[in-house]
Amino acid sequence: MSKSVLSKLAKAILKQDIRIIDLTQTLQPSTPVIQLPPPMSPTKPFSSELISRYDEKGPAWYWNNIACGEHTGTHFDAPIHWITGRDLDDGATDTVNPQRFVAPACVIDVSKQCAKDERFLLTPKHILAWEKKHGKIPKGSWVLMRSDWSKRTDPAAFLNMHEDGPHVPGPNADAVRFLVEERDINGWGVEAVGTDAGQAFAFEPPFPAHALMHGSNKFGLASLCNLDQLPPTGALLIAAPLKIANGSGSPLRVLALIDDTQDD
Ligand code: 23J
Ligand code: MN
Repeated sequence: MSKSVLSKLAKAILKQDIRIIDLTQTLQPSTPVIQLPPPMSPTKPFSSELISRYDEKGPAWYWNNIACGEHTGTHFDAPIHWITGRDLDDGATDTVNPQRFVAPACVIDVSKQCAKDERFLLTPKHILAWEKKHGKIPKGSWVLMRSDWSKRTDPAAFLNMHEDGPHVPGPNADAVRFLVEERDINGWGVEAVGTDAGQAFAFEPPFPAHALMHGSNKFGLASLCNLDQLPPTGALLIAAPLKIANGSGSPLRVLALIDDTQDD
């Protein structure tokens, strides 16, 4: 009897032929959070408060109380996060189909363009050029934009706020529309603080990576890192948000499985 795919996978993971890449930023009080202009309400940064540490408040145990907004650090955007996804009955962190938490990833490397232009916009032209080299983006894939933005360890440089709003790369509306309508992807992931470009408030529609993705029941991943360690195709992502009742998103651990013994 031939071994099941899963038993082969388990063996390959134990042998470290399959490597696990952590695409998650460390969650800490200095973790940058999205800045919105007044009168919009701000999100809370991450905070941690000691309960006890092997002391009189808890002689044999260490633990903390933590607090943060749902969209803090490396996090998942659920479809109900945006008004366009509000009526989906499987669009909250607790109602999403868990089958969709495991999916292949296509990584589009635009790090060179982003180094030259902080407001670089990914367009369908870039996606089609990527597909010419690496093949058509399979339905149900994560599409990740490698910008190397996660290498900006200074929070001010990461947020890159200017008079006219953040100077941060992202997709234009046509790119998002293409990924939703022509490729039917699982979701869109980026290294920046949010899935939309810094100037996306002025796009048509505003915030297309939110409005169009979530309106079509697609997910978002923000503040990813280590995308430079992923192949253009062939990585398998595990991205499961906390099961918050009616949650709009949550911080999460994002893991990529890669096969070092194969090209894809
Ligand atoms: C709220 C309002 C606007 C945006 C966002 C949140 C995010 O980027 C987010 O974290 O989902 S653009
Ligand atoms: Mn978010």
